[in-house]
Amino acid sequence: MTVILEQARRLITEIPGPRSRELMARKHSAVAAGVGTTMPVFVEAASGGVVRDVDGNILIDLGSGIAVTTVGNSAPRVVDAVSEQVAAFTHTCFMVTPYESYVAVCEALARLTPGDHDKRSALFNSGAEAVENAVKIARAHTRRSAVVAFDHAYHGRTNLTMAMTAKSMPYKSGFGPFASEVYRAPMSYPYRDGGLDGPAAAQRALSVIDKQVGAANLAAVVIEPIQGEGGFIVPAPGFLAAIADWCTDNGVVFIADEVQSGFARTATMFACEHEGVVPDLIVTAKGIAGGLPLSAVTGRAEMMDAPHVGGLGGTYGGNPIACAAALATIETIESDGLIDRARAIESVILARLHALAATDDRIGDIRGRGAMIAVEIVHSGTDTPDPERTKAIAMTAHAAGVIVLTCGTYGNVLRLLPPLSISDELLHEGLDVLAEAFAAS
Ligand code: PLZ
Repeated sequence: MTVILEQARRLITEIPGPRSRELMARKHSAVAAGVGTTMPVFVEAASGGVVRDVDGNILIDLGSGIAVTTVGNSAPRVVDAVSEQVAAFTHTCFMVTPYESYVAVCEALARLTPGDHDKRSALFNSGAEAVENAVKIARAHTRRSAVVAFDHAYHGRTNLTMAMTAKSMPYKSGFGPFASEVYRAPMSYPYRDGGLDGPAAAQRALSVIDKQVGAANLAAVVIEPIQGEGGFIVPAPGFLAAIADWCTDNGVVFIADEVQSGFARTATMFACEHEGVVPDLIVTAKGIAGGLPLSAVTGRAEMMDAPHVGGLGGTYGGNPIACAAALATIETIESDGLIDRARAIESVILARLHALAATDDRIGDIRGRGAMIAVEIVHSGTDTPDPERTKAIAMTAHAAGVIVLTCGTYGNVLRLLPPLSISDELLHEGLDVLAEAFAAS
């Protein structure tokens, strides 16, 4: 039975409340310390634009569990599809005895991803696992080994994806040695690279790639069209296209990691559409299945079919419950006009943040697209990052019942990722609380 939640912020205890504090104490003695939490608040139910904690507090959700519950938590179609599937069968392993929903998800991915070429997909569990498989596919296709990732990139926490992720703390420090043949190129970061335009920033990156790797050795260039954990960095116009064109000219596989930016999040189905870029391979996860663990690699048939039979897979990849959730999620995005909703959310958030910036000279930059918008916080009159104030603002918002996340190489970016099911009223209230947190910090 679906829990009906009042769509309003309501604080009945301090945050965290006594039940959450009790559970946090149990967490400390049972859960490995390395698994941190943004807020010390335990959840009981969530839907629409709110999360209810175990003390009965109702919080406004501006995080979507890191860009996952784009269609909302326990979205009705997802709940129905999952319930029906879980009652029919929970698992057979697609590699043992297959089922239709896996194929249907791959068909939907072929239809929804950019480009009208012949496509194939393979399904996995997490974003990192899909990124790893995209690299395997690119290597099998090109018979080359090197991979290029960018400054500020985040691709996951597994061994290969740790090597591809840029930031040492907390993702890599102490966890090496890392996979070899991963190289790093400079990103286009308009706020911090002196206004370098897209084509010039691409030339800078391509020169590093050419001199330090060499196209003849390079299997793939992997890039987030809008970087997520790295700080919601939107590259200058033309940057992505120039890199993609160079890849095509040099037989290098261009891989878009749309794990965070995909599935209507940026007011297009995929973020690379904003730049008219058609990736060879596109990696998706998070928003694809309304909260169930599913990820995918989709791409040109001749590339996707390069690995030998049995070379790709995994016990749970494309689990039937996750596939049922994905089909219901896609139906929800399309039937409920969620791409338009993301665009409307963008205008609400941008207007509010620009109003805030007019009276706060410590807002260095406001950027992002759709329901993926961030604020970069700096010291007055400079572009020096201010991670302390960023953290203070987030914590003030948390205490007032609003879930917001931070990110960025310098830890000075507040990011907003509301579910597209949030009402305007709740969104405005969340932004009111955020404005108060800015004023108080
Ligand atoms: N690629 C672009 O954003 C996951 C990480 C949270 P998984 N980002 C959230 C954390 O601290 O672990 C992400 C991403 C991009 C890949 C991934 C990895 O996806 O599903 O977490 O493996």
